[in-house]
Amino acid sequence: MIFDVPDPKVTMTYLQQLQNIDIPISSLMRTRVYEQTFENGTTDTTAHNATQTVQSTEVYAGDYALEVTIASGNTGYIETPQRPVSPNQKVTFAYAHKEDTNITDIKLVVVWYRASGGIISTEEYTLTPSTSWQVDNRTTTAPSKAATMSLRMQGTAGTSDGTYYLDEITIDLVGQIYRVDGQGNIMVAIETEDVDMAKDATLSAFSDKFPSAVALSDALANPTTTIVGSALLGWDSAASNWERIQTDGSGRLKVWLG
Ligand SMILES: [Ca+2]
Repeated sequence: MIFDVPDPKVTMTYLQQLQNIDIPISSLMRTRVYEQTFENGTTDTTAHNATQTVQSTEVYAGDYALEVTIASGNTGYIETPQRPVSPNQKVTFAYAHKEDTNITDIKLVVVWYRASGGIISTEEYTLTPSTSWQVDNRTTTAPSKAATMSLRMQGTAGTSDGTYYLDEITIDLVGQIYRVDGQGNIMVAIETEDVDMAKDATLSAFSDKFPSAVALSDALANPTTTIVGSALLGWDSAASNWERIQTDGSGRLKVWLG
């Protein structure tokens, strides 16, 4: 189907249908959680030991970019609003920057926040000041307990006041799309392997040690303690022990996505 004229209603219907498409489990998805182009003439960034002005003289793209001024001998930064992340979430971020010769040091700092608002940790990327527009991007992984993140574009001025410009700031979450069933359980594939069954003669030694399946399901009295089912994964000859598939206390199978 070809749409000659974008119609918001048609586009919405199309997007709603897209949600029902069966997506391969290995698909990578990028979700843009922040984009600042300054094209509406304002900014949602905050200035710390710096002054910021949206202006139209020095721009990387469009008609507007942000001018940041740092007083001589000082270090200051511009910080984006916080955006939600999950622990171990991969995040890609990028921005265009341009510095005058009085900026002696420029850093991109990723700040990880916990849900209660405190800072878990920061990651600093030292970039090279450039008197022409330069686009830098990095990809990193959110630490344990991370709930939100922000970016700080930091500059240090030398013996005179320094100015740098920012444009096209983006933050993308990168992740796999996982299919879930109707109850929200992730559908994963467990690798299996065919093995030869033991001979009856060998099993006969155990035959009177176990109740039949019927007895277990129909005739066995209800136990008085909680019994968690388990399944053998196999014999680990190196460790000389049997390995069991694990579940947590709610019966959820413990798997990893590797
Ligand atoms: Ca712009």
